[in-house]
Amino acid sequence: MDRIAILSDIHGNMPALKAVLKDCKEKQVSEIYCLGDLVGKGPDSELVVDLIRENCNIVIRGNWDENMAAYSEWETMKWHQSVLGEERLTYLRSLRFQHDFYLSGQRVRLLHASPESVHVRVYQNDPLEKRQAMFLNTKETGGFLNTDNQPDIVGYGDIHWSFIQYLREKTLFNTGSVGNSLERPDASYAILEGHLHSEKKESYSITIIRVPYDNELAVQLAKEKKMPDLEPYIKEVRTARYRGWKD
Ligand SMILES: [Mn+2]
Repeated sequence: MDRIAILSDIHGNMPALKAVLKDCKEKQVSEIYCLGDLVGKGPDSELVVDLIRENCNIVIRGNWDENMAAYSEWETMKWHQSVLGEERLTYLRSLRFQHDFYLSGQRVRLLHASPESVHVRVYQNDPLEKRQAMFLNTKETGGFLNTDNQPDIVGYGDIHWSFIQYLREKTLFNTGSVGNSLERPDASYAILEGHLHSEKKESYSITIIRVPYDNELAVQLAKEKKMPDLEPYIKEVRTARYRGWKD
């Protein structure tokens, strides 16, 4: 039986990433895949990129990774870009759109936001057609492993909110966010268990794991680095309430 950890949306939060990697180790996962948004928002994008490169077998591109690697006039973006440096920005440009594989006979597709684009967002409570469209093959995805098949299971990140939904014969899940959860102020990730690369139908599982981490250390690191947009970030790390929400 293989155990695959799936992490997403770290956003430069090192205490949260370290807590999740420690948990992965304790759970003896065989592979770690990352669904993108390594950078931005938090203070330590460069350290997160290095730790993800060191620990992850597969890394997918998120919207922040894509925006970060492009030219920007926004001062906040420029600050994060200078922290990252050119070599890491080149690395971010090299990241893939998706990862397809078999797990115990299930066709699994992992991507950041949706098969349309890293910028097209799908929420857990969006209309059913929109959630079902997560299983379509698009110009970006191509067919499943170069066939006309669609995936049976799609896992993604982007909304910073974890869930597992069974849509008839399809399964849609979201890992939630490691470093910038907007549901509760801990880190979350998913573990898939089953036989990796096996087309034989056998039992498998999808589990959402919640990991407490030192939120006050994350706040302190952001203050020490004098990063831009500090207050909204502190609010999100402490409360898991998005900066754009009124409460
Ligand atoms: Mn994100």
